[in-house]
Parts: sequence; C-alpha cells; structure tokens
Amino acid sequence: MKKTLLPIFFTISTLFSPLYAQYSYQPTEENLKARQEFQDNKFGIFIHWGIYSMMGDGEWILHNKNLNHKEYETLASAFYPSKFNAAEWVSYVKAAGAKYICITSRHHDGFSLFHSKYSPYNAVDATPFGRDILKELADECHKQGIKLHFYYSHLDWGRDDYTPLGRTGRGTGRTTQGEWKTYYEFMNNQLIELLTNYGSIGAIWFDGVWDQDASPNFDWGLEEQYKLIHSLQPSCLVANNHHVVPFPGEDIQIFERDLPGENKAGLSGQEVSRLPLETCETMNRTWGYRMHDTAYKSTKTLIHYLVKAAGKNANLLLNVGPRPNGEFPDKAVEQLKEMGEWLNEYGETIYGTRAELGPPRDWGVCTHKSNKLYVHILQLNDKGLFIPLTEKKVKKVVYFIGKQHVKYRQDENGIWITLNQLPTEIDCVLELDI
Ligand code: H79
Repeated sequence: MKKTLLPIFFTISTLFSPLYAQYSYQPTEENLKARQEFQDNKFGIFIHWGIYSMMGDGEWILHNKNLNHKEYETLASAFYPSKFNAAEWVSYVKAAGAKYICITSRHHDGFSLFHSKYSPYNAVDATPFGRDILKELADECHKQGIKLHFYYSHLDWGRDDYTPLGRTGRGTGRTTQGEWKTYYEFMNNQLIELLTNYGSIGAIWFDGVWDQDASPNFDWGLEEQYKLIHSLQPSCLVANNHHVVPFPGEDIQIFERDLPGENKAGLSGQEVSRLPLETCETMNRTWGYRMHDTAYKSTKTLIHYLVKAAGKNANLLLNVGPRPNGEFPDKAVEQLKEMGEWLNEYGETIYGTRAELGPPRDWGVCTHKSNKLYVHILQLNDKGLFIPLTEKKVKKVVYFIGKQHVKYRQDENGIWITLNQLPTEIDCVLELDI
C-alpha cells in the first residue's frame, strides 16, 4: 500500500506545484516556537495605510479608477499625517486586547511606508512628512510588547519591471516594460531592509501572487525569497495570501474574509492545512480608509468572529484603515475598546487555547487549555446542549463568569448539559474541568 501511495503523492504535488516539488523545508526550532506563540496570541490588528488613504476610497483606487500611476504618485508630496502618533496606535491595539499588528509596509500601489534605499517612492524621501512610519511604529511596538508583522505586496501597479502585467492594474498607464530580475532584486532588497532595520519581526505577510493567476508557470522565486527571510530572522513567520494551499517555506496559512473551511467571500476555496491559521477581516467593508464606508459590523459580530476563529484554531487579524491625518476612525477606536473590555473578562478562554474541533455546532464553538474545556455558546434558544465528548471525562461544569454550577450528565455518546437559564450574553462561556 505504502509503495503505491508515494508515486501518487509525487504525481499530485508535481502537477499542482511544479516549481516547489523538489524543495523540502525544515523549520528551525525558533521558528516552531514562534508558531506556537503566534497561535497563543489569537488576535491581531491589521493596518492598511498609505497615500491611497488620502483619497478616502480604499487601497485599490489606483486600479479601480484606472488612474495614471505617475499622477497618483504625486499624492506622496502632499502626505503630511499631522496626527500620526505611533504610541497612540499601539495603545489602541493593546486596549483591544490584540497582541500584534500587521501593517502594510508597501501595498499594490508601490508606495513604501518606510525609508528605503531602493526606491525614493517612500514615506521619508517622497513626502513632506519625512518620517519613517514603520520605524516609529516598530519602536513603539517593541516598547509596549506588541509583535509587529509586515504586509508586503508582491504585485506593483506602478513599476515597469513588474512584468508581465497581471490581471489587475492594467489601466495605470505603464508604457514601457522592464526586467523581472530588477523587480525581484528590488523586493528582496526591501525585505532585507525590513528585516534588518526594525528589530524582531513576527511575520512577513505577502499578497498579490493571485495577480499572475493567468500564467500558472509564472516563477515568483518564492523559495529563494523565503530562504532569505528565514536566514535573516529564523523566527519570522512567512505567510502568503495567495488563496491556495501553502507552499513549502510558509509557516502559517492565511484566509481572507472567511473562517478556514468556509468560502462565503469567494477567495478561500483552498483546503485547510496543518499550519497555524489566520483569517483577516474588515470592521466595515474596506481595508484602506474609505470615508463613505460607515457599514461597521457590530462589536458583537466582531467578538463572535474572534471566538469562531479560535474555535477553528485560527487567529483573527482585524483591520483598521486610519484616516489620512493618521488617526484611527472614531468608530474603530470605540469597537476596539469594546473588544478589549470583553477580552479583559473572557481572555482566558481565548488566548493560549486550541480549538476542540468536532462536528460543526450551530450554537458555537469549544476551545481548550490544559485541563479546561471552554464551551462558547454564541446562539442558543434552548437550555439543553449536547457535546459528543467521549474521550475526556468531565469532572465539573460551571459558568466561566461567576463559577455557578451547571447540571450535566455524561454517557457513552457525550455530555448533556442543562443550563440554569437561557443564554443572553454575547458569548455564554461554560468551563468544564476535564
Ligand atoms: O490588502 C487587502 C486587499 O487590498 C487585498 N488583500 C487584502 C488583505 C486584496 N483585495 N482583493 N484581493 C486581495 C483579492 C482580489 C481578488 C480579485 Fe481577482 C482581483 C478578484 C478580481 C480581481 C484574483 C485576481 C481573482 C481574480 C483575479
């Protein structure tokens, strides 16, 4: 049996990823440790910020409106975020109970939010503000004990050496074609800067590989790039939002706007791997600041999303799109604070836990940590609850808040719980001693 499985495996992997079939990646000890810490952290804040924020219409405006990239680039000379205060950003993130920040070091428009020797189109050299946003943020994160991750776009809508043109950014007025080689070197040089000048970096979060979907044999040189990252900082986790199953060299698997295994937004049909997982989502509808997007999800919905993610072994990376002046939008600040208040009370049932996976439960999810199992009841119009828990012997069931005892009975099928009253909380958590 084993003899036949091997060739099948190789055939499949060769078919689907011809470029990576030969590459075996062995993560280092410190990398494996960083993965565990990443999973323990559970909650991060995504920050989409750049010169697009000034247009108040999201980070895709250059593509969406087919703007001329040279005209667009002049925005940089008006970028003066007078209210930018890294200490304030980090304190909002801490107040939210989040443990890390992932910020757009360079998005698809190509503008770098950090000082780069390899392109003057950056926050220090191209703007009157003249400050290295990432340096100030990194210093503050390290000071306040928040991990820092860098989003980095593989795709670029303005450079002529991002070639061939992909599926997006075809209307930005590029007339000449450069050499892929110089673009690849440029990216790697910037990655060296990001991993050398800003202290310890928790992850590099790539995005944009899907732009070359139409050329399946397109060689992004990921293997070498990932090796470069790991050689500079072995504990830095490599993530890639390519919307397919992870490639060798990647340390976590990410999902966009969906919980692992779900595909409501249409970007996540891929299988769920055994790597640590993360899903990113917006508070309103857009990533970059969009002035007319006031469709914020309720705090309850956001907390439910965090809990459901934990119940699927995934972290939540929740986005904020700061205003062009550098402030977090008021609504974002308010909701982050409310999430933090909830986590202050319930954090023990989220941080450091792992999912107790089982058949999907329409009422909620379960997480566990050492000898505690946490039953998160998100929606239940009944006092009765059944969990098919057979391997673990339950010794006690109490409400997590108040520690009031709850009646239960365990038999060979699982555990039958009878709640004292119908749940009304955002998340009614039961604590089971096992
Ligand atoms: O940074 C945020 C977004 O700007 C970026 N990722 C998040 C985290 C992003 N936005 N959309 N997408 C990624 C996915 C884009 C998918 C599409 Fe397409 C682009 C749909 C149509 C054009 C991919 C390429 C699927 C078809 C072509």
